[in-house]
Amino acid sequence: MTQTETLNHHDGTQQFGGAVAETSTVEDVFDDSYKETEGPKPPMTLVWRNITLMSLLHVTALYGLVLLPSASVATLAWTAVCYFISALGVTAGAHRLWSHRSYKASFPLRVFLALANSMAFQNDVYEWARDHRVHHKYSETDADPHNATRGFFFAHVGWLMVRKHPDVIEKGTKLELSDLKADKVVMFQRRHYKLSVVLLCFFVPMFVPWYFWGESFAVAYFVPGLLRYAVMLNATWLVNSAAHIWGNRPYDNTINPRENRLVAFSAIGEGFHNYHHTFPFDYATSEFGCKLNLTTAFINTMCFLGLAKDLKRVSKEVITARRQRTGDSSNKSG
Ligand code: ST9
Ligand code: ZN
Ligand code: ZN
Repeated sequence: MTQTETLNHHDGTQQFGGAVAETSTVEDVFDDSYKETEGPKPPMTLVWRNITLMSLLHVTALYGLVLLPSASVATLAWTAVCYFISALGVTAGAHRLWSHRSYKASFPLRVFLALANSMAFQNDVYEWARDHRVHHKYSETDADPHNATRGFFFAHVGWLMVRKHPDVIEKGTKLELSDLKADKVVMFQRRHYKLSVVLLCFFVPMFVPWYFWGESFAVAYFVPGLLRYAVMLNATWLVNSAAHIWGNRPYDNTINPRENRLVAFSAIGEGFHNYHHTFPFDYATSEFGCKLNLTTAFINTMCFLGLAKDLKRVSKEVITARRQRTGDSSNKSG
């Protein structure tokens, strides 16, 4: 069986929370007909604006770390809440819902996830999902926006500091994105992205502790604002860097993505990356349900409340067969 067939093949329909699972979407198919551009690579063009802003963000986040001991308990709790909400906007929103369509979400849930996604400030949902679909389809090639074969730093943050490889844009323009264009919530967020980021990523996290329990302006700005944002960005980037380099490959040892528990913990469930690249349509992104996976717990809760449905899942039989056929025999995750 070819890799394309392998990734398409799943008969793992399963009942969950009253919702019947479905099958995969086309964008998840690995394209093994793609060949990297031969000859010399195009030069990397540094984007100094991004290099400067990223450096500044990390320096100010370090200042937030210095201020951390002077934050009140309420502010620390609020920082954790902001981290969780913004992380959900990426994991449950941009990733599992909009990039992979691994479940269906009602209008109110989509509005919440789009707002949470603006709080995360990781590009708007449309751009995030477009880049992520290219990442899956052309993983570890020049057409992969954060191609991990170019090293840890490039996969982690370097890719945001240079112009994209032309193959990323060329392959990306051929992707099927009509579902995103047809989603009014996604398009509304894209139209008002800058304003929503200023309000939700920077103003609200700072304003709440300053106004409601009299936190100092500096702590309110640097801790739940900038420190939370920088930590959340790095937790996300670790999925592209660490989880493509370190860990076991129990499901498919022919691909680079790995099972990495530390990443799963910080990215609220997104570190089971060998499983995820093998079965990208599975809403839980892991064989083990809610274990180290707050995002799956959140989606289950939304399903219980009637706000999400049609959660796609792979059956145990398919997982076991796949482990035996292409896994690295580590037989465990992380
Ligand atoms: C950030 C994103 O951090 C992080 C994403 C991480 C993904 C992780 C995935 C892992 C799995 C999930 C785990 C989640 C875990 C979450 C845990 C939470 C705790 N296809 O981009 P431009 C076209 S962002 C088709 O400017 P350049 C298109 O026409 C951080 N077409 O390219 C586009 O125009 P438009 C904050 C494409 O000039 C035009 O080209 N943000 C595609 O090379 C130009 O596009 C930043 O730092 C495509 N794929 O610049 C800003 N791509 O978009 C970062 C492009 O209008 N970005 N086109 O349609 C930039 O400044 C620039 O993109 C650049 C490249 C300098 C990097
Ligand atoms: Zn990946
Ligand atoms: Zn994915």
